[in-house]
Amino acid sequence: MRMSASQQSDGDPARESGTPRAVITDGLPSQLIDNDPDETGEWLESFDAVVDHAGKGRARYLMLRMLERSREQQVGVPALRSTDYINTIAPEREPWFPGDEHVERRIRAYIRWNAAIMVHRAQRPGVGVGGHISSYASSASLYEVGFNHFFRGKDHPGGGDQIWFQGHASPGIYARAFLEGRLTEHQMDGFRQEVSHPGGGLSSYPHPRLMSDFWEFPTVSMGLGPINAIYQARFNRYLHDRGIKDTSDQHVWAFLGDGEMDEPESLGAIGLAAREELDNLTFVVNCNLQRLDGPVRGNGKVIQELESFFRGAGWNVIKVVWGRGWDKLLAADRDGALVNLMNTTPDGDYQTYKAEDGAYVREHFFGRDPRTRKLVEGMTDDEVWALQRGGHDYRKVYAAYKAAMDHKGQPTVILAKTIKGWTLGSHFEGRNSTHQMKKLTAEDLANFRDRLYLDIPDSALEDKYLPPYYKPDPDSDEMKYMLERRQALGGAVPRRHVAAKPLKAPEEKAFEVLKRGSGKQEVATTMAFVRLLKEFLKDKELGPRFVPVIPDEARTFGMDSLFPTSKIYSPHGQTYTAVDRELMLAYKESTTGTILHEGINEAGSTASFTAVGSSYSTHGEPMIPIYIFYSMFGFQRTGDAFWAAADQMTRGFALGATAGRTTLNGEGLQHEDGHSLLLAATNPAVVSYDPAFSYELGHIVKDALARMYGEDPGAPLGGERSADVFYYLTVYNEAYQQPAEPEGLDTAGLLAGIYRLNQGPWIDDAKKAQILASGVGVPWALRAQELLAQDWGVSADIWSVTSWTELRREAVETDRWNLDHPAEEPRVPYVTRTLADAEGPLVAVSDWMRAVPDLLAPYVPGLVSLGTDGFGLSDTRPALRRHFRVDAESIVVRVLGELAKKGQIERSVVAAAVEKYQTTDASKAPVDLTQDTPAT
Ligand SMILES: Cc1ncc(C[n+]2csc(CCOP(=O)(O)OP(=O)(O)O)c2C)c(N)n1
Ligand SMILES: [Mg+2]
Repeated sequence: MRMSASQQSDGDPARESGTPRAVITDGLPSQLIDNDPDETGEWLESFDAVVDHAGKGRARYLMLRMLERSREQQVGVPALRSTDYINTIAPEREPWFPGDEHVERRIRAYIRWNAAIMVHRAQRPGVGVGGHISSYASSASLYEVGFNHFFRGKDHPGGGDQIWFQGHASPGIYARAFLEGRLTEHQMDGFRQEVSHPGGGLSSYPHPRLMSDFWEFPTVSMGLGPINAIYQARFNRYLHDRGIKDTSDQHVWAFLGDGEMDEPESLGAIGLAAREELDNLTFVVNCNLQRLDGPVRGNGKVIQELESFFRGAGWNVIKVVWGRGWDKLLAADRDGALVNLMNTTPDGDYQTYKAEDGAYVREHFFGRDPRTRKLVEGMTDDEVWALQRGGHDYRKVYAAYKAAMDHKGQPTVILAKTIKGWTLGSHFEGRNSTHQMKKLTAEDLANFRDRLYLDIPDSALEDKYLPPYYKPDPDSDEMKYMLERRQALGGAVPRRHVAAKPLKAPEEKAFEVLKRGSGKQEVATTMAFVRLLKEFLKDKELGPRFVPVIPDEARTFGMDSLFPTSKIYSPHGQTYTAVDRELMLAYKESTTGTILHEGINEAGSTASFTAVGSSYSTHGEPMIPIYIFYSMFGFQRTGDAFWAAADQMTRGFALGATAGRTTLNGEGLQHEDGHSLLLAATNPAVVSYDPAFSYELGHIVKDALARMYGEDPGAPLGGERSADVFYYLTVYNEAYQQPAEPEGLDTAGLLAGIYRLNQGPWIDDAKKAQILASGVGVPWALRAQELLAQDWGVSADIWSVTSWTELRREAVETDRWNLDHPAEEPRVPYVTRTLADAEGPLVAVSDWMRAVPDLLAPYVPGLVSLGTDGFGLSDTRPALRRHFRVDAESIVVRVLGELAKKGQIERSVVAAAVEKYQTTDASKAPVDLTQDTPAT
C-alpha cells in the first residue's frame, strides 16, 4: 500500500487507513463506538492541522487544556497516572477524630520545643556536635497522630508494630521519650556525645547498635529504610503463613523523606509489596518539598510524581495535601479554577509562598486567576497565610492513617505535604538552608516560644546556649493524656527488646558427613555447605528455623535440590501448572514454603536477610538466614545494606559463593571476586572465614550457631564473644577431594583462624619454609609442598588459614590492650604466637588479592604474599592461576626467592625454577582435564 504525503503517520497506526487499532494505546481505550464519524473527522483534522502548522508543543498544550476543560465540565476521561493535586479523602468522608485536639496540640508544642532545644543545646561551646531541627518540625503532626492513636507498643497483645523513623527526625523522638519520662534532661544534653557525656549520650540517629534497648530499626542511610520496611512486612507475613508466629495484628510503618525517595532502593521494591498484597505496610512520605540543598522537584511536583509511581506499582495512594482551611475554598470552586491552580503550580513556587507572607500568596497564587482571586476576597492576609498544608492538620492525617489501616489487599503510601522548618519562624520555614540550621537566635527563640504558647519567661531565655527544656507538671492533663494513650496502645515506642530463647545445638551426626570427607568423589565447598544445610533441615526442632534467601542462583549453587522439599515461599501458593511438575527436582511454590526466593535482587535479598536475621529480637523468634549469593555481588554491591544489617544486630549466615578471582574462571571481570573478604573485614559485625575443606566448614558453622543462637560458650581463645555478629563464609565452586578430618585436629586454631595442616617431609639438610593458604589456595599449597620437596629439597609446612580477618581482628585488639597497659607484660597476638617457632620464610597465598593476607603482615614478621591483584578475566583455572602467579609453581618460585633473600640458596636456583616451570607464561600452565565449565 502506498501512502500519500498527508497520510504518512510518523508510525502512528491509528492514522494509517486500514490498519486495525490496538484496543489500548498509551493507556487510552480505542474501540469506542463512533456515532458521528464526520464530526470526529473534523476534530481530528483540526488537531492534525495544529500539529502540522503550530508544532507538537502547541498540540500538547491544547490537549491538556481540553483535558482540563473536560474535568471542569465533569466529563470523565480515563484515569491518568496521577489525580488532582488535592486530598484523596474528601472532607465528608473523614472519620470522627477520637482524640482531644486541644490537648494533643499542647503535647506537640512541648515536643517541638524540646526537640529543637536539644539540638540547640548540643551546639554549646565546647560541644558543637550538630543535629537537625527542621525535619522533625515538618513532621511532628505525622508522628504525633501515630503516637497518640496508631503505633502499638510491644505490650500490645498483637506483639506491637514495627516503625522506621526518619533518621533526621530523631530529636523529636527523643523529645517525646523525655516527656514520657524515658530519658532524663541529663541524657538529652548528651545528644551526639556518646563517649564523652557522663553516663553515655544519645546517638545521632536511630542506631540499635548504639542504643540497643531503644532503637529497633536503623535509618538515615537514605533508601535503606524503605526497602527494609517492605521486606520486614513481607517477613511478618512469611512467619505467619508458616505458622511460626501470629503477626496479623502487627503493622509496619516507614516514615520517609521526599528527597529520600530519589534513592533507587526507595522505589525499587515497591512492586513486591503490591504483588504480595502487603496491607500490613504503610509508607508515610513527609513531602516538605525540600531535601538538603534545595527543592526536591522545583520544576515539578514530587507528590504527583510519587503518586504515579506508587499507583502504577499497585499501591493504595492517599494524598494529604491541604489542611481543613482549604475545604471551604475547594467547595466553593465551582468551575475547578482553584484545582487547576493547585495542579499547575510547581513545587518551587509552593516553597517560596511559605517563605513569604499572606499578601504574597494572595497575589502570586490566588491572584493568577480572577476566579480564585475572588475566592479569597473576603479573607484577610493573615487568614490566607493561615491556610495549612495537609501534613500539619492532624485530622487530615488521622483520616489518612485510619484509611490506611482499614485498607485491605494493598500496601498504602501516604503522601503528606508539609513545610520544612514549620513553626520555627521565618528564618527556617521553607528556606533552602533550613536542613542544616542547628541554632536559633534570641529572637527566633522568643518567637518560637510565642508561636507555641509556652509558658517560659524571657529571663529563662537569657542564656543563649542553654535555653530550658519544657517539662509540664506530671499531673497536667497533657502528661496524663499522653501516658494514658501510650498505655492503651501497648507501651512506649520505640523500644527494642531481646527475649529470644536459645536454640539447641544441631545433632552431632549432622556434621558427620563433612567430617568423613568425600573419599574419591570431588566436592566443592559450596556443595559441602548445602549438604550440611540439608542435614540441619531434617532436624525437627532446629530445621524450621533455617531460612534460605536466594537471589535467583539456587541452581548455580546446587540448591535446587531443596525446591521439592523446602519449597519456595509464595503467598499465592502455586496456581499454575508447573512445566517441570514431573521432575524430581520440580520448582515448587507454596504458601508455607521456607525458601525466600528473591529474584535477581541482591538489595532485596539483603533486606530479607536483615529481617530474618533480626527476628530473634523483632519477634522473639530466632530464625537463621542462609543468604547465598555470588560473592562479587554481596559486599561490593550492597555493602551499605550489610552495614545497616550490622547496626540492626542481624545474626545469620551470608555465603559468598563462587568465591575467588580464578575459581569462577569463565565469567571474567565483572564476576570474579578477589576482594570481598577485604570489604567484609571493614564491617565490625562480620565474622569471615575462608574454609578450604568441608570439615573446617562444619566446625565453623557449629561454632557460629552456638555463638549466635546458643548459650554462648565463649571464644575459642577464652574471651567473651558478642552474639551480635553475622558470618560471612566464602565458598567455592571448584570440586576436589575433601579429606577426612585429621586425627587430633587443632579445633581451637581452626576457629581462631589458623592451624597447621601438616608438616613438611623429612629431608636431610632440608631448608625449611612455611606456606599459609586459605580456601582453594590450600590444594595449591599442598602441591607446592610436593614440588618443593621433590625438585628443590625444601621442606615446607602447610598452614590452613581459615580466617585472615579474624586473626587480624584479634591481633588489633591485643595491640590495643598493650597500648593501654604499657607497664604490663605485652600480650602476643594469636597469630604471632602460633607462628613464632615456624622456621624459614613465610609465604601466604590465596585466591584473594594480596591485601587480604597482608592484613597479618604487621603481626607476622617476614610474611610475604601472593594474590590475585587486578581485574579478573576469563580463561582456564590453571591459566588464570599462572597469570596471577598463585599456582603451585608460582608458590615454589616465591618460596625459593625468599630463601635466596635469606642467603640460603643462590639466586640462580630461583631463576632455574622460573625456567623449569615457565611461571611467567600463562599458556604453559598445565591443562586440567577434570574440571567442567562451572554453571552460572
Ligand atoms: C545515602 C545517603 N545519602 C546522603 C545522605 C545525606 N542526607 C541526609 S538528610 C538529606 C536530605 C534529606 O531530605 P529528605 O529525604 O527530603 O528529608 P527531610 O529532612 O526533608 O524530611 C541528605 C541528602 C544520607 N543521609 N544518606
Ligand atoms: Mg524533604
